[in-house]
Amino acid sequence: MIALLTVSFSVSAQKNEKKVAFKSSVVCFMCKRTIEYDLTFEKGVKSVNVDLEKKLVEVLYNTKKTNPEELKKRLTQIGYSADELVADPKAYENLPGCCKIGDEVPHKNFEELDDHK
Ligand SMILES: [Cu+2]
Repeated sequence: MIALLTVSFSVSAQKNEKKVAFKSSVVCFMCKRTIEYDLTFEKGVKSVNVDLEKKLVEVLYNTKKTNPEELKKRLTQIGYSADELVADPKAYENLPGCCKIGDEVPHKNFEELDDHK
């Protein structure tokens, strides 16, 4: 049963679509929001999901329009690391304090962030 579920999950990708996951320096809800919002508008990106627990950025993309290297580069330009690539220092500086690595101040008001939708 569990095996079946796993298989159907990976087969759901369509032609020219591929899913990648990068390890990233995401720390909080705000990071998730920033990355998902920004990457969604990247060329060739179908969908983005940031897993805060696993510190992974999962991207479903069109293999004809973009590639993992481009996506990683974009991630660093927003201020986050992507696998072996480090964040752009300037972009990182501009992140909210809560999003900087090592600063683990939890967000208490997730709901407030949703006003920007
Ligand atoms: Cu953050």
